[in-house]
Amino acid sequence: MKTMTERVRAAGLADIADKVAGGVRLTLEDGVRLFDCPDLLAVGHLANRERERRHGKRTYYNFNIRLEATNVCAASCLFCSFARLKPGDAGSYTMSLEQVFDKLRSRADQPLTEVHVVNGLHPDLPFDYYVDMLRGLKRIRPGIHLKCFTAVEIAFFSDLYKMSDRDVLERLREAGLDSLPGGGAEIFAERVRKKIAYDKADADRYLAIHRIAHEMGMRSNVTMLYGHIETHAERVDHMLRSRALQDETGGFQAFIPLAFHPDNNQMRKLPAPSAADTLRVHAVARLMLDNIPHVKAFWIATGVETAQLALWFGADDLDGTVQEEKIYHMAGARTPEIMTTSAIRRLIRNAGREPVERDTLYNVVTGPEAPDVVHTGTVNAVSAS
Ligand code: V47
Repeated sequence: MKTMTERVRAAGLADIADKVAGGVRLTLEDGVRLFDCPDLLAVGHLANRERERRHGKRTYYNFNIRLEATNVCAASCLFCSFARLKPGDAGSYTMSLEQVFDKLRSRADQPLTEVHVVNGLHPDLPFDYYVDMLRGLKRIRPGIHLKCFTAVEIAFFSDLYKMSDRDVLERLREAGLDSLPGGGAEIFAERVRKKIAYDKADADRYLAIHRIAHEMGMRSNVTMLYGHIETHAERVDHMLRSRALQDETGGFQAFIPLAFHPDNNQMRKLPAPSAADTLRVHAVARLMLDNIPHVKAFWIATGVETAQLALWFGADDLDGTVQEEKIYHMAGARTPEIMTTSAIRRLIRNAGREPVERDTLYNVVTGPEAPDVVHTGTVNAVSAS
């Protein structure tokens, strides 16, 4: 039987293995070879070595809620099943601020550390809706971390309310914004973006807004929507553009591959990416992104079992309890919407890893030594195998 080193050599990856071991950066061509290599386990082995060198067995998760205050959206992204073009269109909704606040108030007994807000690009709401949302959420839970509004939303606010991107970010930060989520990145390559997300902020604007946020001292994440019409080279290009900004600022905390879900959107004829592809994307991300500390397997998007496997293919983070999620569930996700902290800890242990509850900035809240029966608040238990 071959050792893993022999297997990596037989897969034609010995030079890439040497580069990674020697701290030499991988190139676009290396990344494409990792995607094209038939031996998934050889690629996974290299990524796992890197994952364990950085994080050992530790696997992070957080106690958060997702809020999607409106699905009214002026953009027409082909992959989106969540958005409705106009207020009043069938299935559209916009919460009042009191409804938003009730989502947090109703979880007063949960030791949440993060609220993650993602919205559609609503053409008619005043800027104060967002400012007052942040203020109100902080008033209800002063210690909570507000990770809100993708760079695409920030760009939309700047254009709609006639402010610079920096002014928008400053006004929102004054109101309580702590960091930016990574949504809206899709695929940076112009060929793809022009087809699937042609009428929202382009790659340069997305990256420029993250650059400003980082310069202001805020942290953020970067995502990649994969498994639709992008090529392997375009995936690697996306990773390299993320890596280049990280060289400048150091502000990205996590890279988050997002598996395309085809139900109820204009790309519904495409198949969903396979679990093997999902494992490979996480693995290649871990190897290419030598300067981004965490690779997150978003369990809602990958499915719980594939997320467990991804913890052996480069991922060290699983996102959080989430609790209410519409973007993936409207696009056909069969994962639960809620995970209790004890269910997350159990699924991490059952995957052979050590659960560590973190806050948004990766400070440890509950280490692996804690018992897995931790606070579950009012969240109904979801079993995790
Ligand atoms: O920007 C939309 C994606 C994103 C579909 O920063 C779809 O911690 C697949 O960005 N199939 C929103 N994906 C979610 C997001 C996110 C998730 C978890 C953690 C973080 C973080 C950010 O969802 C969108 C878009 O790229 N998306 N529709 C779909 N049909």
